[in-house]
Amino acid sequence: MSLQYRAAVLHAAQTPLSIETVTAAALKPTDVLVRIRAAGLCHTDLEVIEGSLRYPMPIVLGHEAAGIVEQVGPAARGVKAGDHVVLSWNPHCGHCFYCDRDTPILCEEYLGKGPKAVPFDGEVRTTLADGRNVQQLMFLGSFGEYCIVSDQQAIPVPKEMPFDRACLIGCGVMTGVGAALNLGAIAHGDSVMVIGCGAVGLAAVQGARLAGAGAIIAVDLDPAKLVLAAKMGATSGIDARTGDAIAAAKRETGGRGVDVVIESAGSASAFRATTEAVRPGGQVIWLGKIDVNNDVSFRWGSLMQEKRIRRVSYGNTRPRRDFPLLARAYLDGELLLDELITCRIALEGINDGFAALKRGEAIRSVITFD
Ligand code: CXF
Ligand code: ZN
Repeated sequence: MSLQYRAAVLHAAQTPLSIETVTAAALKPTDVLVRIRAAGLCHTDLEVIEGSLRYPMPIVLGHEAAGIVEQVGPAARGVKAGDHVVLSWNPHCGHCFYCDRDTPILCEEYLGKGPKAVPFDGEVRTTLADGRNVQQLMFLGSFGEYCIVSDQQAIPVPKEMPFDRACLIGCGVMTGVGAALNLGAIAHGDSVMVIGCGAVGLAAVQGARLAGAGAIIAVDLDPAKLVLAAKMGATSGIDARTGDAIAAAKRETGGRGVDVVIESAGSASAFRATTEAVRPGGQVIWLGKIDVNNDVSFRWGSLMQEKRIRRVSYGNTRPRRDFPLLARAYLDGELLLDELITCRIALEGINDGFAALKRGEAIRSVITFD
């Protein structure tokens, strides 16, 4: 008898998710069946719901999750039944042009099949009650009680790690902390500006603190987020509605500009501010997204003077190395995650959760499954 479970299904952009019974196929050799215990609502899911990011439908969204391994296929490696895992959304083939060049996030299989929601082996794992295939967002689809993933995507973390906080490591926290620690070569005492203090930005603030940054200037339109940023390590905050982030970057650095600017706001004006606020030779790291068909203009002079501008989407992560490290940092009190959770909701509350995210009211709403 095949496994059936409840999941939130999106049938068309700009319609509510509906909670339905989904049937899972038998596990393939390297598959892992995970019982989801917590899943975060991320902006990327919202982009799919709103239609600015297009995926085939019907689809189960959700790509920031933690759970317990229920069963593994006979050839699954690195994970076993009973493990507590955080899920990664970047499976990769390991032998294409980009994997060979140490950039699994650009893996040809991953980028070729992910946006089409086609599994690496082409075999869809889940069906709806009427027998139609239902896709999994980025080889995951964690807004459900279970999820079949590849062994590469299920990363064991210590069992003391609470699931609702563990799940955040799977996307937002990894993206922000990784930008600071894996990509931004932040030296002790460096000045760092973080523009946009949602989950990713607050994680970037923490990454900067963990890297030993001196001044950490947080910028946001919402004073409540600046208060949180201060808790996470920001040494000053700029309310972008009334303050001038570029002037602050100059003021704190004797007029030079900061060593590193991390952008996590996802707006044209934030992108523009990054290259103005950084010092000559400094680093700019873009994490935010806007519609891919939009233009962003820059003052040409702001791009000069040996500035290093990088775009990164998953914090240059190596999940098997980084997820357990971040879990350990949480357990040791060095990485704050409790404060990122605005509310815990049931699967049935998912549409309200996304409405709150859209209104900018939530850092993270987390679905918990009991
Ligand atoms: C995404 C990118 C596209 C699929 C899932 C994850 N990144 C961050 O939210
Ligand atoms: Zn995400």
